[in-house]
Amino acid sequence: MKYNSTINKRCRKVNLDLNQFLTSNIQEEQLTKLLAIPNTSVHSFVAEAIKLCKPASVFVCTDSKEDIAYIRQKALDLGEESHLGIEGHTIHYDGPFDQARDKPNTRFLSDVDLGEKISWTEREAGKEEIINFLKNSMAGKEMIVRFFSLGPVGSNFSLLCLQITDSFYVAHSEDLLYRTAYHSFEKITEESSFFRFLHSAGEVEKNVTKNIPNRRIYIDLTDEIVYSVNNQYAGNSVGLKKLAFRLAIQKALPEGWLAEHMFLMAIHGPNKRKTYFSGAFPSACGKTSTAMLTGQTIVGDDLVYLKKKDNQVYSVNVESGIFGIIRDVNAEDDPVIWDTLNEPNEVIFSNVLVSDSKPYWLGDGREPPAQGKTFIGDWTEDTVDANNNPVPHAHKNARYTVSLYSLSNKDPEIDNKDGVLVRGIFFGGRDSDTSVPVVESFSWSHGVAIGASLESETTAATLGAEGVRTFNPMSILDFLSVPIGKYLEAYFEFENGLPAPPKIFGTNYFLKNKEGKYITGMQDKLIWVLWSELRVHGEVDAIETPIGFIPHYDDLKRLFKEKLNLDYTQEQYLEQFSVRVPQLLAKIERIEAIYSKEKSVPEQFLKELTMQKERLTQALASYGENISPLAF
Ligand code: SPV
Ligand code: MN
Repeated sequence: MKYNSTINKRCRKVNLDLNQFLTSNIQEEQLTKLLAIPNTSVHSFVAEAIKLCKPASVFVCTDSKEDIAYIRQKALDLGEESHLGIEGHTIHYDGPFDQARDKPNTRFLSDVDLGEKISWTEREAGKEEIINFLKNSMAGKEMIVRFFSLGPVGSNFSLLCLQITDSFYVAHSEDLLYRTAYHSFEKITEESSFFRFLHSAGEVEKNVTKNIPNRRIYIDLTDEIVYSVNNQYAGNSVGLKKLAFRLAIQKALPEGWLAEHMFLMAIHGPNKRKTYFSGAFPSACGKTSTAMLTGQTIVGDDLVYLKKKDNQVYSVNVESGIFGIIRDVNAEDDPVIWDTLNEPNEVIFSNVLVSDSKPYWLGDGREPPAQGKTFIGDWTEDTVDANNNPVPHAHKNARYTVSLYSLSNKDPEIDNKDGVLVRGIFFGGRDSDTSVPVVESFSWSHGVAIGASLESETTAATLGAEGVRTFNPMSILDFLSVPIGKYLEAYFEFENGLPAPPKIFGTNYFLKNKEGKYITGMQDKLIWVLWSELRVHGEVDAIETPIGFIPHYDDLKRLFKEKLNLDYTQEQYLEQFSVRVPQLLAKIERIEAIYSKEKSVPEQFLKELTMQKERLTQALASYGENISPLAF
């Protein structure tokens, strides 16, 4: 009794100190908004952030029209964004050296060993380092406090998030990309849990972050807090995107659900049938463009949660907008997104060329003007870099940020709190010489093995060399916050209790011939997904091969004619769908070598690899190295 009353007294004292601190550091109007949230952890996280980052003022966003408008306006007033010609369009620049996710400086703070392939650092030491970089980082700036929901507001799938940042661009982007949830926070209790994010662009000069060498993004897995400093590129700065995703993966594991780097879409089959598929592709490998395929409808393009209910799999989009790669978006290949980017709507363009208030990007199908402003500053067609190479007019990883609600192809179920029923899952990488364009796995377990063996040639979405074949299981490696073995085990176990689990397909849009030319067209992915939809419903037969079920030529020929008005030849089919045994065997060897360095790799996975190898070795003996699908 006595003991309890001492604790209570101490708590009251702490609360008193906290309230006093907040009262003397936050203007009354903002403080009232903050204190309307009945949770001391919210208040103390804000207080700690103020103590550390020393902002000049604090703004608390309630999601009211005025508060949202304030954020949008401040981004413009401060020059973090500028108006473009079309109403609602703005441009933001991240600075020349902050154009992609910084993998080397993104680390987990963990007390447990996360294995070979995951970048992590000892927790206390890492925390000390980043806290140091955050000290006084908001001097002279305003601190913004925002509240969001990952997933539809009030859904069983959803997770609450508290974001603190000094970037109005970040706060504005999150408005387009996530569901706002100040009112959900008003209803939480002292016991509620939520993810916390603290971001600062750090010291800036002309709105460009100065201390790029001190850029750090650290994810504290114990406290579920992410610290991010000295950066602006959304993949590094926007807490709710890949940073929250890392925390969600860890949370999902013991709870028996999956947090995935996947799109979510409805594929439209015969007789107006809609079948939902999700799909994992490494960054810049066709994920958004698949979700945006003509005639189909999109639920999301990047992050999903998958849960089991009534012996089936349901999924929601974690986000409500798209932070998409703008390169190669043109009127012909991406009509829906093209229209969105050319109509009055809220759009933030980043790192593209602006001339005469118009944005231009690589592969937009237009002749770029001779000069303008771009990610390096002022640009002319003669601009060269330090090595005398011409500087392109826009960055390869330049992006657009839009809300899904402004797309004409949005699926009506976007905000369904129960999620949508998932019947199929794609795993696809950028692979120029090994895998066929589409293959259906023999089983869930075989499909998981396909996902776990995913490799992809690197792209501009992360800093570093491009075109290097890299291991990227489920396209999630950059974000994985649990050891790979544990993650895969959860994937295999996910099948339990599912009489008919989603069918898993492997795809590859990037096959090339010996001359290095792509042997499939940009639009062909439409055919691969429509075929997969038919397979889910058992409406087309398939050829059983050592690597899984592949399409019959006649089915593809018919789909190509009906959907794309193309005459698909048998020659194309044979080139695309031949089983390349030596390459496939070499791949298994690479994958086995990688996993041999990991602890607790599920037996089931190793068994799948062995069986795959045996099937290929047998086929090699019977049919040779490059096997025509007609041989099976
Ligand atoms: C990706 O690179 O996978 C993206 C963009 O979706 S980022 O926000 O950089 O993660
Ligand atoms: Mn992504």
